[in-house]
Amino acid sequence: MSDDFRSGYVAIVGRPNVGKSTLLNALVGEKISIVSTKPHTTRHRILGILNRETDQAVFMDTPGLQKTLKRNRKRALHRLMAKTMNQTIADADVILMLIEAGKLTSEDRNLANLLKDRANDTLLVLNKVDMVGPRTALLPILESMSVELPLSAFVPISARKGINLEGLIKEVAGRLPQGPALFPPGVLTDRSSYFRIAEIIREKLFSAVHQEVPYGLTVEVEYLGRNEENQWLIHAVIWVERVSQKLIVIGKGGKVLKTVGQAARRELIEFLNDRVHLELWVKVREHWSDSVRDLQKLGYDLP
Ligand SMILES: Nc1nc2c(ncn2[C@@H]2O[C@H](COP(=O)(O)OP(=O)(O)OP(=O)(O)O)[C@@H](O)[C@H]2O)c(=O)[nH]1
Ligand SMILES: [Mg+2]
Repeated sequence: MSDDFRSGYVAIVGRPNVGKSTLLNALVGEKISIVSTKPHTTRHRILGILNRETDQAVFMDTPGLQKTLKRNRKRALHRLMAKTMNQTIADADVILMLIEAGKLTSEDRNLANLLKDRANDTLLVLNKVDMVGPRTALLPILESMSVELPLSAFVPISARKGINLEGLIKEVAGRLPQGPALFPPGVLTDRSSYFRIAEIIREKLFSAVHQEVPYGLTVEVEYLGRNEENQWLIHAVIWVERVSQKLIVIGKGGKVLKTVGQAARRELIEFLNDRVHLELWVKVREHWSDSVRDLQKLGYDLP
């Protein structure tokens, strides 16, 4: 490793649904963080590491925060998500503030304001340019944003379509401090298989249930091992807060849970690269999302 090797932490922040987790996965080239069309999907800081010959960037996905979700504001889980984002910003050498190209909201402005002290380290990343139309349509958007948000650079990308990710990586690499690699090569994330399996199941639940139900559930993998047929055997509990939520997650005749199980199993086979036997249970634990003790038990890392 040469003396001018660079390495550092890169926070990915932005309001819910702008595509932070999609970007983390696209940068690392593997699905590490779950993605959904619903806001507030990500609940943890999740590292994704990009190793290159000249540098190592440790990207940190964060929960997007939405002020308007009043019902969530006081819950322990929500406070934890806010703390996670703030701590991640504090720990970062470089910050990627994601917005949707062409759609600047008051939440974006609030976050840009919060990052004012870190303006030199912050890149404004305009994601979803594939939705904007011809590239020339971006110019007026870029112009108005450079007045509104005087951050260190503007990078238009599409995380989903893989547009200009090389350009973004170049901008990031140039801002990393000199230093040796922070993680051994070959390591892609700090997250365990238990965590990633639980998240894959939670992602399938996020697309299967609606309204407040996805926000009242969490997944805990209780067992991961081999069965007598030498398949992976996974026991996972879907914790909900109310009996009514349990009924929705199970569905009429078990239909919803079956769909979730099938979709999760398909992806787990790919992830674990072998046959999988998945068993899911739905259990009620009242107010788990508002109890620091429950959060800790259920795998949420408290600062
Ligand atoms: N068209 C388009 N859609 C995108 C792009 N990037 C992400 N999306 C979609 O935007 C939605 C939200 O993506 P996520 O990656 O889950 O967003 P997030 O910012 O991590 O959301 P939270 O975790 O809830 O804060 C998903 O439906 C993605 O497929 C993009 O470049 N173009
Ligand atoms: Mg996310």
